[in-house]
Amino acid sequence: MSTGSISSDKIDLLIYGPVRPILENGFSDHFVVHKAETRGDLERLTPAIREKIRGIAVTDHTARVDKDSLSQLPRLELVSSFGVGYDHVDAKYAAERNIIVTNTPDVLTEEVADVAMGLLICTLREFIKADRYVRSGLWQTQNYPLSVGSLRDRKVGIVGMGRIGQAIARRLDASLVPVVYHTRNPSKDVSYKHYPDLIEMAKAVDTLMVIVPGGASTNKMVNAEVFKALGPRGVLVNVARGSVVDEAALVQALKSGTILAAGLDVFAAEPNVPDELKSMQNVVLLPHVGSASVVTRNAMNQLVIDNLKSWFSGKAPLTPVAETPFKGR
Ligand code: NAP
Ligand code: 8YV
Repeated sequence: MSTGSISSDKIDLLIYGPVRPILENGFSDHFVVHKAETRGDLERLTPAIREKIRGIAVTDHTARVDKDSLSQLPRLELVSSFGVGYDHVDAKYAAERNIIVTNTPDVLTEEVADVAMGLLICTLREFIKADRYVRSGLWQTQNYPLSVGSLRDRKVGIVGMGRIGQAIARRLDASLVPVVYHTRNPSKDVSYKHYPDLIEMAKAVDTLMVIVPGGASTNKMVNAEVFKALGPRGVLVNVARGSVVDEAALVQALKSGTILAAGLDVFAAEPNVPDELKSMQNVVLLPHVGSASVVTRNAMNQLVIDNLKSWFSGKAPLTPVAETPFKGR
């Protein structure tokens, strides 16, 4: 591996974003690997190196791959992004330049659905508070109070019924919880009731589980109006992106009792979480760990590597995103 040298016959790759050793060690001698953890590092690469780079491995959704950064790499052919969500990559601009963007779908679907389901039950049945109760010794004095929330009397509206939404729905089916969903288009893969209107669905359920992509079309789609429609028994679980929920409106809805509780894996300005949320007893807060197990992260890292290797050995990319479909070489 090199972080500075230029090679004429090998393929020059850039690993962009926070360090991921598995990615850095995943390429053979056929590649020359350059690294840029931050935007500043990218800008500090010499023009001669930037000229050579043909592929990027993006290590995290916090690394913004926007038009400005892509414009610095004139020979770029493929952006291989870690994670199924790619709202941090300007795929539209990439398409204009015939750059393929790939992500890591499927290999994390069941893991993220497990976390969503766990977060829902943890929020309803107050596992975190109950754990603290045991550790503090309070159980010696009296039993833990009954939880107001329960999975038993819930009806769940899933916002997003793609790969992960369907995996969440299967878990809810197994738990005998009724499911409906909201997307822009009804899914051919499921027979649950479809609501084209999110507010109408929020009125019909008491629990929302959010698993849509981030980006302009979903920005703050879960807002004050949605919380009002969900009502005082309402529970929100967000494992999608922080941008999908109007966080200020959520804080207000939790404070005022407009809704009952929330379980959140993602936030608007990660890793910053509003102090008001941290001080609330009726929320469960996770540090964006939906896919964060060793086994699943290994599979995601491998898919990032395999997309680059496949492309640079003359084959098709394995998992191109919708905006940059593979149309032959
Ligand atoms: P997917 O298979 O592409 O499914 C996306 C679903 O969202 C589809 O049902 C789509 O249906 C719906 N959707 C898209 N835009 C919408 C809009 N504007 N309004 C309503 N529905 C919309 O994606 P996936 O694999 O399930 O992943 C979903 C997202 O989960 C990712 O993009 C990522 O942001 C997030 N995620 C988070 C974690 C974590 O660690 N917390 C881990 C993995 C993924 P229509 O196109 O018909 O609307
Ligand atoms: C990752 C995710 O934690 O796949 C996604 O969209 O949000 C998570 O699996 C994240 O992408 C890491 O950057």
